[in-house]
Amino acid sequence: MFCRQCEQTHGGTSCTVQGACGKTPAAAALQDLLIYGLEGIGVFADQARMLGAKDESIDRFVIEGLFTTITNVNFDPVKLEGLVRQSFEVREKAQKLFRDAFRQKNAKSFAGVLPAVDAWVPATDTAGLLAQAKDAGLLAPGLNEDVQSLRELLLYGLKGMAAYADHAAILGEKNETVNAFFHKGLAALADTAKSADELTALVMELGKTNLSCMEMLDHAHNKLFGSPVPTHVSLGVTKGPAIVVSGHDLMDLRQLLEQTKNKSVNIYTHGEMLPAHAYPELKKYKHLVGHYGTAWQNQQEEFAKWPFAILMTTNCIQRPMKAYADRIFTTGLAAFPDVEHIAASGGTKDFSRVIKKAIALGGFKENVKDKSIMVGFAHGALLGAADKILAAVKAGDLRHIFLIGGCDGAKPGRNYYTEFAEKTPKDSVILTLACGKFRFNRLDLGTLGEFPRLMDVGQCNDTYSAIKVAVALAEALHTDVNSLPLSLILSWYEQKAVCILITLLSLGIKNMRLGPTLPAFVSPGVLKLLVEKFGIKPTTTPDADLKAILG
Ligand code: SF4
Ligand code: SF3
Repeated sequence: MFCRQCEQTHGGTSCTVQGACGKTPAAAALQDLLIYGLEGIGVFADQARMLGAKDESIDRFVIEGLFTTITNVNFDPVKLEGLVRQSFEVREKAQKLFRDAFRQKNAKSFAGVLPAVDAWVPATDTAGLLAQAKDAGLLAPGLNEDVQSLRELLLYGLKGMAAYADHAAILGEKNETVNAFFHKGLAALADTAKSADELTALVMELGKTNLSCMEMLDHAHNKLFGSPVPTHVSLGVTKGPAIVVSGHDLMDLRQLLEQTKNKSVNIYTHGEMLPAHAYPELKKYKHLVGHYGTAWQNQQEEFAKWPFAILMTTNCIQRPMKAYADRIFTTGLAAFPDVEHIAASGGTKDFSRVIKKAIALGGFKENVKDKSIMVGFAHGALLGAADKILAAVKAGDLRHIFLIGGCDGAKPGRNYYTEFAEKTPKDSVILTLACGKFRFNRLDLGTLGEFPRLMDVGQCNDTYSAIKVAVALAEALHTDVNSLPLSLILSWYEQKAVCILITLLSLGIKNMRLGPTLPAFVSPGVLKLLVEKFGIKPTTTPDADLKAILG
C-alpha cells in the first residue's frame, strides 16, 4: 500500500505496511482501485457533459465514491469491493451516455482515443482486484515530483468537496458547476500528461468551485434547520439511557431526534456534531441534552467509559474497542468491518435498533455535572452583530481577530493550538470551526464587550460562514480580507481540510499559518509556490507566531 493523504501518515512520509489510521492494505488497495474506477467515469462523464448530456445517478455515485475514500470514513473491504465493481458498471453507463450524445450530435460514432482507463474490467475475485490495484494508485511512474504533488492536491481536494456535496445532496441540494467539476477533475487525473501549470489551474478552479459547494451546504443547513443562534451546551451528563451521535450529518441527527421523542432516551452530540445545538430546528428537541467527549481521536477512551449506544454518521470513526464494539452503529458512508450499519430507505433511516440498544444498555449510571460552552456564532449571528464588531475595530477595542480552525488529530504537537488560544491578547477574539476547537473550547477566555472572546462558527462543513463574515467585514471597512486585522491559524488532518485550504488560496487569502506539520504530498516545488505566491507559513511556536502577527 501507499497512502500519504492525511496528516497522520506514518513517519510523516507515507503508510506502506498498514495505515496509521487503521486502514488495512486490502482496504487501501480497494480505495485506490475505486479512485481508478472513478477516473474512468470522470473521463466519459466529462466528455458527455461537454456535449450537454448528464445523468444524476452518475454524479451521485462519483460524489459518494470520493467521500468514501476520505480518511476515517470506510474501513470495510467488503463494502469497498462492492463499490469498485459498481464503479465499472457506472463507467459503462457514462461511456454509453457519452457515445450516444456524440452520435446524436455528429451523426457518426466516436472513433477518437480517450485515456487508457476505459480498458479496465474488474477481476472476478478479490485477489484479482487486489492485484489490479497495484497498478492503479495515483503514483504514476516517471512523473515529475511537482506534477505528482499537484495530482494528489487535486485528488484530495476533490475528495473534500465530495464530502460537502454529499451532505448538501442529502439535504436536497445540488449544483451543476460542482457536479461537472468532479468529472473534469477526475478526467484530468486520468491524463498523466497534464502539466504542472494545467494542474495548478485546475486546483485553483477546484477551490472556487468548492466555495459554491460550501455555500450550497450552508444554504441547505439554514433552510432546513434555521439560522444558528448563540446557545449554551452542557458538557455534563444525565443519568439514563443515551445515544451519542458523532460525525457531521445533521439530517441523521434530526431523524434520530424525531424517532427518540418520548422514549426517555437522551441524545448527546459528539465531535463535529457539537454545533448542531445552535440550530433552532434541532435545539427544539428537549432530549438533545448536551455534548459528550471531545474530538475524534479520543473516541476509543471516551466511548468505552459508559454503556450508551453510539451512532457514527460520517468521519471520523476509529477501530471500535471491544468495550463498545457491540453498541456502535454506522450510517451513511461510514463503515467498519463487523459494525452494524443503518442504511437509508427512500431517504429515511430506521434507527430503532440503535434506540433499542440504548434502552437495553441503560446509559449513564449517574449525573455528572460539568461546565457549559457556547456554540452558534455562524454568519447569521455574527453579521447580525456586525455594527458592534466594526465599531469595536474602529475604536481600537478589538485589536485582532484570530480564526483558529481545522482538524484535531492523534499525533503530538497539537498543544500549539491550546497554547496559542491561551496566549492571544485580551483585546482580541477567536473564531473557531471544525474539530480542532476541542484543543481549547473548554478554556475560559472571558469576554470582549458583549462578545465571548471565543466564538464557535460551526463544523468544518460551515467554513463558508467564516469566509462570508470575513468578506463582509472587509467590505464594510472598504478593504480586502488580507488587509483586515485577521489571521488564519489552521490545523489539518484529512482531505476536507485540504479542500478548504485550496478554497482559501483560490480566494487570494495570504499569510495563513498551517500546522501541525505540512502535508507529506506537498513537494518542495509546490511548497515554494505556496510560500512565494500565498505566503503560507508552517506554525512555529505560539509565542513566535503571535509576535510575528501582532508585532
Ligand atoms: Fe496513512 Fe492517513 Fe492514508 Fe490512513 S489515511 S493510510 S493514516 S496516510
Ligand atoms: Fe474533524 Fe475528522 Fe477534520 Fe470536520 S471530524 S474536521 S478531522
